[in-house]
Amino acid sequence: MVSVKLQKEENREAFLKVFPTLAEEVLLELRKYNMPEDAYEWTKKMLYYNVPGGKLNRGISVVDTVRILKGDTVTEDDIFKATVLGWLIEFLQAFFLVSDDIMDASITRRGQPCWYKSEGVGMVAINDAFILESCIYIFLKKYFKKTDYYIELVELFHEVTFQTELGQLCDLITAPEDDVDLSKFSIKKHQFIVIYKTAYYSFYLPVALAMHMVGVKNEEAFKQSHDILIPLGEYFQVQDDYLDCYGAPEVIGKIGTDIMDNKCSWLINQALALANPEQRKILDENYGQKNAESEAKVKQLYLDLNIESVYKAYEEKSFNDLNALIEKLDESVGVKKMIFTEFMDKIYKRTK
Ligand code: GPP
Ligand code: MG
Ligand code: MG
Ligand code: MG
Repeated sequence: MVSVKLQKEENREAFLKVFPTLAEEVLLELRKYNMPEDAYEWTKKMLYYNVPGGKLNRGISVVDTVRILKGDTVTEDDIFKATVLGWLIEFLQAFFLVSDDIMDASITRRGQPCWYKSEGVGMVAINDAFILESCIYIFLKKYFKKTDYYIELVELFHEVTFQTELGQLCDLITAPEDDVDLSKFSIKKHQFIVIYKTAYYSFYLPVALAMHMVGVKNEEAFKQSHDILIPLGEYFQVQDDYLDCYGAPEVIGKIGTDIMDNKCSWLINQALALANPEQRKILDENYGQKNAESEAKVKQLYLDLNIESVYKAYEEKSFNDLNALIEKLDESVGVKKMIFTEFMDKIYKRTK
């Protein structure tokens, strides 16, 4: 057990070590364009502030998946390429989070002020988000142009970005600031939102990138992976919704905003299903209101309705259902069960 843990720590260190090289390459591009010194320094600070400080689960999963798929034949070059692809997901994630925090009016992220909230940044953060996205294509060109799967990588990043933006669109228009209407929410709508805004880029993307890298061509392998990774991502975002209300800010690194933001969260959908007419009235009057008293009333109602225990039951059921899905997988198409059990290990009962 101890050695597996140490190995994981070592792999994480190795992954982290590559970031300064990538940041340096972006900065070289700026030199190439003769960018003024203040813009150079701004970009350097922005990259270090937003890209490397997360859990890195998505990025490291690309490396883990390549290791599992290649087994003993894995080379140093494979690990390096997988590490670069992993960091590209982290750049994509940074692009999403910098923008999402503006849209959600969030306050903190990863234990520090959101980038747009940090001193002197403000709406420049929108352009910074675009720069973070552009970095993906700079690196793809630099490291993968000569490979026979270059176009697959480019198309995959474009497609998954679009899917995430569609999910974000539904997330936002289901939560208008000035028109709280809880009858617009449903568990079906929630499912659509979370699959598109989270599951594709966080779960399908790392595995699909690794599969392209190791030369998997069988469509069935991509389909079977998709059919496990999407429900896995759905479960992950339900956890995110839960932690928004019940996670400790010092552990999750962010202050929850879902109740004040009128979000179609998993928790409110469970509460709506259980509320009697009186309780429903309390929700109608207090959900989506931008004040702490209203938020506290909604949280009290979640307590009265025992939403935490509904969540615990959901967590158990999801764990069993997902394991059953993994068990049914046909490895002969070119995937390995271990890819998915690794993901489960990383997220089951997570507190951050
Ligand atoms: C997570 O939603 C979803 C994203 C970060 C995708 C954003 C997509 C864009 C196209 C900008 P969330 O708001 O629940 O995340 P968090 O709780 O971390 O703020
Ligand atoms: Mg958010
Ligand atoms: Mg959001
Ligand atoms: Mg959230």
